[in-house]
Amino acid sequence: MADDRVLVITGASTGIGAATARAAAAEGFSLVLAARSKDKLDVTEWQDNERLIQAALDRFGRVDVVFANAGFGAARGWLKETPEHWRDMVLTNVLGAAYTLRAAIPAVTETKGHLLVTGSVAGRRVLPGSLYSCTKWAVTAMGEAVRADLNDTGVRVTVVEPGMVDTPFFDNGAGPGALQPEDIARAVMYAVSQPPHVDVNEILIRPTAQPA
Ligand code: NJP
Repeated sequence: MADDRVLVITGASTGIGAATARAAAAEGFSLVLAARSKDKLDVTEWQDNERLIQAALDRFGRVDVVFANAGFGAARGWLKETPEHWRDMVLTNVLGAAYTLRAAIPAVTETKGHLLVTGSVAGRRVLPGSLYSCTKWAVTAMGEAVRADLNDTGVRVTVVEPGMVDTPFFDNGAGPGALQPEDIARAVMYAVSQPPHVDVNEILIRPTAQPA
Protein backbone atom coordinates (compact mmCIF):
# COMPACT_ATOMS: atom_id res chain seq x y z
CA MET A 1 0.00 0.00 0.00
CA ALA A 2 1.14 3.51 -0.74
CA ASP A 3 -0.19 4.86 2.57
CA ASP A 4 -0.16 8.65 2.36
CA ARG A 5 2.13 9.00 -0.66
CA VAL A 6 1.30 11.74 -3.16
CA LEU A 7 1.85 11.37 -6.91
CA VAL A 8 1.74 14.27 -9.38
CA ILE A 9 1.34 13.46 -13.11
CA THR A 10 1.52 15.78 -16.12
CA GLY A 11 -0.16 14.66 -19.32
CA ALA A 12 -2.73 12.80 -17.24
CA SER A 13 -5.84 13.42 -19.37
CA THR A 14 -5.35 10.43 -21.68
CA GLY A 15 -3.03 7.57 -22.61
CA ILE A 16 -0.06 6.66 -20.42
CA GLY A 17 -0.65 9.40 -17.83
CA ALA A 18 -4.30 8.48 -17.33
CA ALA A 19 -3.52 4.75 -17.08
CA THR A 20 -0.80 5.47 -14.53
CA ALA A 21 -3.25 7.56 -12.52
CA ARG A 22 -5.67 4.62 -12.41
CA ALA A 23 -2.94 2.16 -11.42
CA ALA A 24 -1.62 4.48 -8.70
CA ALA A 25 -5.11 5.13 -7.34
CA ALA A 26 -5.60 1.37 -7.04
CA GLU A 27 -2.37 1.23 -4.99
CA GLY A 28 -3.64 3.92 -2.63
CA PHE A 29 -1.70 6.95 -3.84
CA SER A 30 -3.20 10.42 -3.48
CA LEU A 31 -3.17 11.98 -6.94
CA VAL A 32 -2.69 15.43 -8.44
CA LEU A 33 -3.33 15.27 -12.18
CA ALA A 34 -2.70 17.84 -14.87
CA ALA A 35 -3.10 18.31 -18.60
CA ARG A 36 -3.64 21.29 -20.86
CA SER A 37 -7.27 20.61 -21.62
CA LYS A 38 -8.41 19.83 -18.06
CA ASP A 39 -6.61 22.25 -15.79
CA LYS A 40 -5.26 24.77 -18.27
CA LEU A 41 -1.80 23.66 -17.21
CA ASP A 42 0.82 24.16 -19.89
CA VAL A 43 4.13 22.56 -18.96
CA THR A 44 5.96 25.02 -21.20
CA GLU A 45 5.00 27.80 -18.74
CA TRP A 46 7.27 27.81 -15.68
CA GLN A 47 4.59 29.34 -13.44
CA ASP A 48 2.15 26.55 -14.32
CA ASN A 49 4.64 23.95 -13.11
CA GLU A 50 5.22 25.87 -9.88
CA ARG A 51 1.45 26.16 -9.46
CA LEU A 52 1.00 22.42 -9.93
CA ILE A 53 3.48 21.44 -7.22
CA GLN A 54 2.14 24.14 -4.90
CA ALA A 55 -1.40 22.83 -5.41
CA ALA A 56 -0.22 19.37 -4.35
CA LEU A 57 1.51 20.77 -1.27
CA ASP A 58 -1.54 22.87 -0.36
CA ARG A 59 -3.87 19.91 -0.69
CA PHE A 60 -1.77 17.07 0.75
CA GLY A 61 1.22 18.72 2.48
CA ARG A 62 3.79 16.60 0.64
CA VAL A 63 4.87 15.33 -2.77
CA ASP A 64 6.48 11.90 -3.09
CA VAL A 65 6.45 11.10 -6.80
CA VAL A 66 6.32 13.36 -9.86
CA PHE A 67 5.80 11.86 -13.32
CA ALA A 68 6.74 14.36 -16.06
CA ASN A 69 4.84 12.65 -18.84
CA ALA A 70 3.33 15.40 -21.02
CA GLY A 71 4.48 15.32 -24.61
CA PHE A 72 3.52 14.83 -28.23
CA GLY A 73 4.95 13.81 -31.55
CA ALA A 74 5.38 14.94 -35.12
CA ALA A 75 5.44 13.33 -38.53
CA ARG A 76 8.79 12.00 -39.64
CA GLY A 77 10.48 13.95 -42.41
CA TRP A 78 12.38 17.22 -41.98
CA LEU A 79 9.98 19.01 -44.32
CA LYS A 80 6.74 17.49 -43.04
CA GLU A 81 5.52 19.54 -40.07
CA THR A 82 5.16 23.30 -39.74
CA PRO A 83 7.92 25.22 -37.94
CA GLU A 84 5.30 26.18 -35.35
CA HIS A 85 4.50 22.52 -34.61
CA TRP A 86 8.21 21.84 -34.15
CA ARG A 87 8.51 24.78 -31.77
CA ASP A 88 5.60 23.64 -29.60
CA MET A 89 6.89 20.06 -29.55
CA VAL A 90 10.44 20.98 -28.56
CA LEU A 91 9.15 23.34 -25.88
CA THR A 92 6.75 20.74 -24.47
CA ASN A 93 8.91 17.61 -24.68
CA VAL A 94 12.20 19.17 -23.59
CA LEU A 95 11.70 22.47 -21.78
CA GLY A 96 8.34 21.38 -20.33
CA ALA A 97 9.83 18.20 -18.86
CA ALA A 98 12.79 20.14 -17.50
CA TYR A 99 10.48 22.71 -15.92
CA THR A 100 8.32 20.03 -14.30
CA LEU A 101 11.37 18.32 -12.80
CA ARG A 102 12.80 21.65 -11.66
CA ALA A 103 9.56 22.66 -9.96
CA ALA A 104 9.35 19.25 -8.27
CA ILE A 105 12.88 18.95 -6.91
CA PRO A 106 12.48 20.93 -3.64
CA ALA A 107 9.36 18.98 -2.66
CA VAL A 108 10.70 15.51 -3.56
CA THR A 109 14.01 16.26 -1.86
CA GLU A 110 12.01 16.87 1.29
CA THR A 111 10.38 13.42 1.06
CA LYS A 112 13.38 11.59 -0.50
CA GLY A 113 10.92 10.96 -3.29
CA HIS A 114 10.96 9.91 -6.92
CA LEU A 115 11.06 11.71 -10.28
CA LEU A 116 9.98 9.95 -13.47
CA VAL A 117 10.01 11.30 -16.99
CA THR A 118 8.60 9.77 -20.15
CA GLY A 119 11.29 9.28 -22.76
CA SER A 120 10.95 6.87 -25.65
CA VAL A 121 12.59 4.10 -27.59
CA ALA A 122 13.01 7.03 -30.01
CA GLY A 123 15.33 8.50 -27.38
CA ARG A 124 17.49 5.40 -27.54
CA ARG A 125 17.78 5.01 -31.31
CA VAL A 126 17.50 7.65 -34.01
CA LEU A 127 14.33 7.60 -36.09
CA PRO A 128 15.01 8.85 -39.63
CA GLY A 129 13.80 12.42 -40.17
CA SER A 130 12.37 12.67 -36.66
CA LEU A 131 12.81 15.80 -34.58
CA TYR A 132 10.55 14.03 -32.06
CA SER A 133 13.30 11.45 -31.71
CA CYS A 134 15.77 14.27 -31.01
CA THR A 135 13.54 15.65 -28.25
CA LYS A 136 13.45 12.23 -26.60
CA TRP A 137 17.24 11.89 -26.81
CA ALA A 138 17.26 15.13 -24.83
CA VAL A 139 14.93 13.50 -22.28
CA THR A 140 17.26 10.49 -21.98
CA ALA A 141 20.12 12.88 -21.24
CA MET A 142 17.92 14.87 -18.86
CA GLY A 143 17.23 11.80 -16.74
CA GLU A 144 20.94 11.09 -16.41
CA ALA A 145 21.80 14.74 -15.73
CA VAL A 146 19.16 15.16 -13.02
CA ARG A 147 20.00 11.81 -11.39
CA ALA A 148 23.65 12.80 -11.14
CA ASP A 149 22.69 16.22 -9.80
CA LEU A 150 20.55 14.65 -7.06
CA ASN A 151 23.02 11.95 -6.10
CA ASP A 152 23.11 11.44 -2.31
CA THR A 153 19.83 13.29 -1.78
CA GLY A 154 17.81 10.06 -1.63
CA VAL A 155 15.76 11.15 -4.66
CA ARG A 156 15.41 8.52 -7.39
CA VAL A 157 15.10 9.31 -11.11
CA THR A 158 13.57 6.97 -13.70
CA VAL A 159 13.29 7.45 -17.45
CA VAL A 160 10.33 5.46 -18.82
CA GLU A 161 10.99 4.62 -22.47
CA PRO A 162 7.94 3.21 -24.29
CA GLY A 163 7.79 1.76 -27.74
CA MET A 164 4.52 2.01 -29.64
CA VAL A 165 1.55 2.45 -27.29
CA ASP A 166 -2.08 2.66 -28.36
CA THR A 167 -2.99 6.20 -27.21
CA PRO A 168 -4.26 9.47 -28.76
CA PHE A 169 -0.56 10.21 -29.43
CA PHE A 170 -1.28 8.71 -32.86
CA ASP A 171 -3.82 10.65 -34.93
CA ASN A 172 -4.75 7.53 -36.88
CA GLY A 173 -4.29 4.94 -34.18
CA ALA A 174 -1.26 2.86 -33.29
CA GLY A 175 -0.26 -0.04 -35.49
CA PRO A 176 -1.22 -3.65 -34.78
CA GLY A 177 0.36 -5.27 -31.76
CA ALA A 178 0.91 -1.98 -29.93
CA LEU A 179 1.29 -1.86 -26.18
CA GLN A 180 -1.63 -0.65 -24.08
CA PRO A 181 -1.18 2.35 -21.75
CA GLU A 182 -1.70 -0.01 -18.80
CA ASP A 183 1.48 -1.87 -19.84
CA ILE A 184 3.48 1.32 -19.25
CA ALA A 185 1.58 2.12 -16.06
CA ARG A 186 2.69 -1.24 -14.61
CA ALA A 187 6.30 -0.33 -15.36
CA VAL A 188 5.88 3.01 -13.58
CA MET A 189 4.39 1.26 -10.55
CA TYR A 190 7.26 -1.25 -10.57
CA ALA A 191 9.80 1.59 -10.43
CA VAL A 192 8.03 3.48 -7.64
CA SER A 193 7.48 0.34 -5.54
CA GLN A 194 11.18 -0.52 -5.15
CA PRO A 195 12.85 -0.13 -1.76
CA PRO A 196 14.59 3.22 -1.16
CA HIS A 197 18.08 1.96 -2.04
CA VAL A 198 16.98 0.80 -5.53
CA ASP A 199 16.80 3.36 -8.34
CA VAL A 200 15.41 1.88 -11.56
CA ASN A 201 17.25 4.25 -13.89
CA GLU A 202 15.54 3.40 -17.18
CA ILE A 203 12.82 1.07 -18.43
CA LEU A 204 12.66 0.42 -22.18
CA ILE A 205 9.47 -1.42 -23.13
CA ARG A 206 8.53 -2.35 -26.68
CA PRO A 207 5.75 -4.52 -28.01
CA THR A 208 6.97 -8.02 -28.66
CA ALA A 209 6.19 -7.46 -32.34
CA GLN A 210 7.88 -4.06 -32.76
CA PRO A 211 10.88 -4.25 -35.11
CA ALA A 212 14.27 -3.27 -33.66
O1 NJP B 1 -0.21 10.39 -25.51
P1 NJP B 1 -1.54 11.22 -25.19
P2 NJP B 1 0.65 9.34 -24.67
N1 NJP B 1 1.19 20.99 -21.26
O2 NJP B 1 -1.72 12.10 -26.37
C1 NJP B 1 -0.48 16.32 -22.47
C2 NJP B 1 5.35 9.50 -24.83
N2 NJP B 1 5.41 8.37 -25.73
O3 NJP B 1 0.00 8.92 -23.43
O4 NJP B 1 -3.47 18.01 -24.65
C3 NJP B 1 0.55 20.09 -20.53
O5 NJP B 1 -2.62 10.27 -24.79
C4 NJP B 1 -1.82 16.05 -23.08
O6 NJP B 1 -2.77 16.93 -22.52
P3 NJP B 1 -4.05 17.47 -23.39
C5 NJP B 1 4.89 10.81 -25.41
O7 NJP B 1 5.91 11.46 -26.13
C6 NJP B 1 4.30 7.86 -26.30
O8 NJP B 1 1.09 8.30 -25.63
O9 NJP B 1 -4.65 18.48 -22.51
N3 NJP B 1 0.16 18.89 -20.98
C7 NJP B 1 -2.05 14.60 -22.71
O10 NJP B 1 -2.54 14.52 -21.37
C8 NJP B 1 4.49 11.56 -24.16
O11 NJP B 1 5.62 12.17 -23.56
C9 NJP B 1 4.41 6.77 -27.16
O12 NJP B 1 -4.91 16.29 -23.57
C10 NJP B 1 0.43 18.61 -22.27
C11 NJP B 1 -0.64 14.02 -22.74
O13 NJP B 1 0.28 15.15 -22.72
C12 NJP B 1 3.99 10.45 -23.24
O14 NJP B 1 4.42 9.22 -23.80
C13 NJP B 1 5.64 6.23 -27.44
C14 NJP B 1 1.11 19.50 -23.11
C15 NJP B 1 -0.37 13.20 -23.95
O15 NJP B 1 -1.19 12.07 -23.90
C16 NJP B 1 2.50 10.39 -23.08
O16 NJP B 1 1.91 10.26 -24.36
C17 NJP B 1 6.76 6.77 -26.86
C18 NJP B 1 1.49 20.74 -22.55
N4 NJP B 1 2.14 21.67 -23.28
C19 NJP B 1 6.63 7.84 -26.01
N5 NJP B 1 1.24 18.92 -24.33
C20 NJP B 1 3.24 6.14 -27.83
N6 NJP B 1 2.01 6.51 -27.48
O17 NJP B 1 3.43 5.27 -28.68
C21 NJP B 1 0.67 17.70 -24.24
O18 NJP B 1 7.94 6.24 -27.15
N7 NJP B 1 0.19 17.50 -23.00
